[in-house]
Amino acid sequence: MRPFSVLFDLNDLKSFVGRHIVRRYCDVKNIFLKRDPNLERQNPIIYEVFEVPVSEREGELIFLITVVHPGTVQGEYFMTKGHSHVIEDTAEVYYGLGGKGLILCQTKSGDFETVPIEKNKAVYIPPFWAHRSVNISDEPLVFFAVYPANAGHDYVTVEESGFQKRVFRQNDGFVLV
Ligand code: M6P
Ligand code: ZN
Repeated sequence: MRPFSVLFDLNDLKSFVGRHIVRRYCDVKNIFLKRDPNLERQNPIIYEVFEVPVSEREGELIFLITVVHPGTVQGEYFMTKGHSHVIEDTAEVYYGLGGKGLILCQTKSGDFETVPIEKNKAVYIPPFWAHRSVNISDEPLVFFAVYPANAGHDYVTVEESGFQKRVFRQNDGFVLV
C-alpha cells in the first residue's frame, strides 16, 4: 500500500469515496426491545458507516466515520448492532466529532461499563470488550474510529447474549435499564 489521505467532510459525507454501510430500521429492528409500526413503514436510517477500504491484513488499520442518527424506538435510543472482535485481543479507539452518546462495553465474563462520547472526547475500548454505540442526543452522533484491520466483527455473541443494559429516553435525559 502507498500512503494516502481521504476527505471526511462532515457537511457533505455524500461526497465520501469508500465503503458506505447503511443500516435501516428493518435491518436492525431485532436489537431493540420493542417494535414501532411507524418506523416499520418509514424504515429510516438508524446508523451509517463511512469506511476507508484497507486490506484486512494484520498490521494494517481500518478507519471510518460512524453516524448514529437521533431518535428512539418506543423510547429506546437509536444504537448500533454492537459486536466483539473475532480476534478478541484487539482494541479500538473512537474520537467524537458531534452529538452525544454512550458506548456500552462488556466482557464475556460479565463486566459492564458505559463510556460517554461527545465532540472532542476520545474513547478507548480495550481488547476483549464488546461495544455498542448509543445516540442520546437530538442530533447525529458522529465519531471517528480506528482498529486493527484483521480484528473482524463478531455479531453472533452479542445477538445471543445482548448487552446487559439498554438506554431509554427519560424526561430530559436518559436512563439505563
Ligand atoms: C464503529 C466501529 C465499526 C462498526 C460501527 C458500527 O464505528 O466499531 O467497526 O462497524 O461502529 O457498529 P456495528 O458494526 O456494531 O454495527
Ligand atoms: Zn469494534
